[in-house]
Amino acid sequence: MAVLDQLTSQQAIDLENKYGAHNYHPLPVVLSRGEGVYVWDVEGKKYYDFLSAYSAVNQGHCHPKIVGAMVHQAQTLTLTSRAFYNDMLGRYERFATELFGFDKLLPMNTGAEAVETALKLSRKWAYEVKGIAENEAQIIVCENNFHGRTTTIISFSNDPVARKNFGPFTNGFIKIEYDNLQALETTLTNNANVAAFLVEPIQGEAGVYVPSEGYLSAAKALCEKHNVLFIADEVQTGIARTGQMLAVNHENVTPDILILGKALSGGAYPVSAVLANNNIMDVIRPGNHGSTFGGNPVAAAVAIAALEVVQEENLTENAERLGKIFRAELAEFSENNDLVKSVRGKGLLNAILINDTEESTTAWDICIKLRDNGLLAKPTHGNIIRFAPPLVMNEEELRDCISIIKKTIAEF
Ligand code: IF1
Repeated sequence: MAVLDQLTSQQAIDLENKYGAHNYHPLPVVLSRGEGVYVWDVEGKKYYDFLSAYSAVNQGHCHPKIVGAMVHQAQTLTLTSRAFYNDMLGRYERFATELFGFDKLLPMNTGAEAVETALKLSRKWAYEVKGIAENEAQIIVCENNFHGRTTTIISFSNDPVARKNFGPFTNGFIKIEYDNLQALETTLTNNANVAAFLVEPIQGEAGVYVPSEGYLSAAKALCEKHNVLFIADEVQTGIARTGQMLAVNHENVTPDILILGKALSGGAYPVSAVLANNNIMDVIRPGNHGSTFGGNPVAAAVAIAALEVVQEENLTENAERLGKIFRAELAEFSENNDLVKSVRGKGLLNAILINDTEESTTAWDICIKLRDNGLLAKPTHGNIIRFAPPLVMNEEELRDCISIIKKTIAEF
């Protein structure tokens, strides 16, 4: 078989099984093309994408403006490293800092790298500005967090599958219950060495867990009172996904450090970023941090285009409006269906809880049937199905999807 021969789905799956590390358990569908809210498998079957690459493809697959910017820049200049300046990075930094309301941006590539950057930044700030004794800084994180896969990040995960046999781990993290202000206040009061509080505005991996109204703004106020940096990980919730440009905007919170990734590039290219004001970002000096690819001209051009698409196509408003329809329809459906316990989420980041155990295969089986019926979604934690379509969906398409979901679940 020649390397680029046309494959059947089964051949593609067999190749990955034989030659690829088994670090994933994908739904059996092999995609070869995408456009807007649709993807096609290698046999030509068309699907609605209800995962959006975990909220990276908010602007829709292969958005012509984003792809156009990428192709143009790829033909012009791809990489200089940060040893030299390039003529795109500054333009992107100005555009993004003005849009999100921060003084400065530090460019990286993946979400995990940006989280690492925020952790390093907050520790250095704690030693050099707050005045914590060297190596004593603590960072508060939440139980059931998901912030990525690096050794330091899994050090404060409590997912045994993500952690087991990857130790020894990084010290300096205190874990508290999510959505628990009392726990945050107690920890802040009892510990003078806290540099930062790292939090997801909605816990994605935990199963789209939306905290109580007012949690984020009250947590931010507590951090301010104790001179502790509030770090928002908006890698998954940011860029219009929840019906606001950032999920913290729902509570008018401005984080001290903002982490972005995924849809910052519309899923076209790995682009992540950390934003902060000068009083924090200025502790980073030449040699302290960096990356060969971070801030490359293709990433800069792609990110500008991806953010412009969000603005030009009013994706925040669309996510807010369609999300309300989606939750209302599925909430009504769940009242008359024993299999769907509840629906929750914000904007177009939603999940349904399947009335079965985490060990059951029901949610997986539903996702297989959804696939057969032309809609792709993935279960999380065994009994939760996440629904996160591209934000460029229109109401007619959404209603079509809702009827596919209802029809599929009703068959069980
Ligand atoms: C995988 C979940 C989503 C993230 C937040 C940082 C990162 C992520 C809040 C790291 C990444 C991913 C990665 C993906 C599955 C996924 C995920 F199911 F785990 F929770 F999106 F829903 N902060 N989330 O959600 O970003 O380094 O991956 O670019 O396959 O591990 P990354």
